[in-house]
Amino acid sequence: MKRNVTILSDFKGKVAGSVVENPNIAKNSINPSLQMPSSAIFNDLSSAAYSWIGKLDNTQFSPQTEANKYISQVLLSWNVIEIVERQYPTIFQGVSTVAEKVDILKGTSQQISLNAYGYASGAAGNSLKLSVFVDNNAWASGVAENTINSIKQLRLSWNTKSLISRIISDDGYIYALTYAPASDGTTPSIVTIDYASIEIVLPVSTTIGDVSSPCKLESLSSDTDYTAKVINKSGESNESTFTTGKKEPVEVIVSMDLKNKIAGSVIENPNRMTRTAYTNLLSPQAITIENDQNQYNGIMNLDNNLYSQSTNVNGNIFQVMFSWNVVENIEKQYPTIFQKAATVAEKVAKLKSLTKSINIKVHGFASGAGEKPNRMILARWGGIYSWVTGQASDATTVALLQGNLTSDAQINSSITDDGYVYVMAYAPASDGKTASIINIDYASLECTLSM
Ligand SMILES: [Ca+2]
Ligand SMILES: [Ca+2]
Repeated sequence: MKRNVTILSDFKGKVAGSVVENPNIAKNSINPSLQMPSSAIFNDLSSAAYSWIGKLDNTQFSPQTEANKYISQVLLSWNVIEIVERQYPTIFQGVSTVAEKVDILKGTSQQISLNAYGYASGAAGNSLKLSVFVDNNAWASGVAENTINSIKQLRLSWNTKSLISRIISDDGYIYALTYAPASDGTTPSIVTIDYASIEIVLPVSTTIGDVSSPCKLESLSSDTDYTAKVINKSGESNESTFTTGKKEPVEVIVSMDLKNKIAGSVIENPNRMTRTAYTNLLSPQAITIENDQNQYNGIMNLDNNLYSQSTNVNGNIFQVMFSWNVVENIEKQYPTIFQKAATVAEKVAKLKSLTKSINIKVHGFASGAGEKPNRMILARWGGIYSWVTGQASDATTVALLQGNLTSDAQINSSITDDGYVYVMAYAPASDGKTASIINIDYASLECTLSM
């Protein structure tokens, strides 16, 4: 019985100089011409640099050169045989040589995609290019390119046997090159890579032995194509393909707020509210002053009992942040939902796949100096690691500000790697005389899940 699986590989866990933890290799060089994968000019990355490109987290590897006409280039060597064999060893059952394994990959892969997240610049401006090595002898002329000066996903994808055959090299690797425009001796050539990965889609077979007729299988995934054939003493049947049924999804809403919160404890309620006053909006990690019990009491209910705080330091913005521990709130309500997820990363991936919308709600008002003295603004942590501002209000009494996030891009960028959604509300800055004041009556978050 066969079904298609997607195998993802990247540089997570890579130790420089070793192919035990992770079989892929990345190298960099500076040279006036694009180097072939076998070039001795390339140097293997350090373990630190591997950790920078092993995760999409805004830490990057940025090799550069100021030498005239030189190009900063990073080679990504994907050991596709090892990647597939470590997850699905039966795919190569009965064969032992690299050439035979390469033939199996060329014959069975349904789709192969390369991803690189980054940007680059040189004398000719902003341009990060991603190219693949074809026919064992050249970098393909068709490239993916990012011409903006910030991180963007580059993706190359192939889904026909003839194209896939050209990108898998005889040694069982797929090679990709990312590179910047050349330096002119003044403007450096810089490549910045935040993360890189490869995806391989291919069919995986399972043999189910010693069964009586009829054979009933309970463990099949829903909405998946399978092919099956029967093998018995009199021979093999033809393959037949079927699609398993779709499960009707049920939508549920998980709401969270700060009711029953005990200051300093995350047992009764795993969510938190913290604050700071500063000249710009700080990142979640930097907003650390937590409410005391009296302040928490003010925001537990929509009851006109307010949390109010202010600063009159010139230029400072009073900002409060709600840390919604979405993974834990959902797990409390549906204890088996993350049953198959062992790590936080796996729970976050599952959560992203289940979430249909995230509705952020903050009831309050604010004041300060400047042209809009009563403007309170709502923001969420997202995009690529920055606050994304949403609804604003100029009310002078408690008003509801909300943002309903419904697109995959909004949802995926709002749920952070630690399983939280971070929400901020902030006041106009103080000018040293008029204070920057924030008043919150109640805050909550609703996640709509499809399960
Ligand atoms: Ca990174
Ligand atoms: Ca209240």
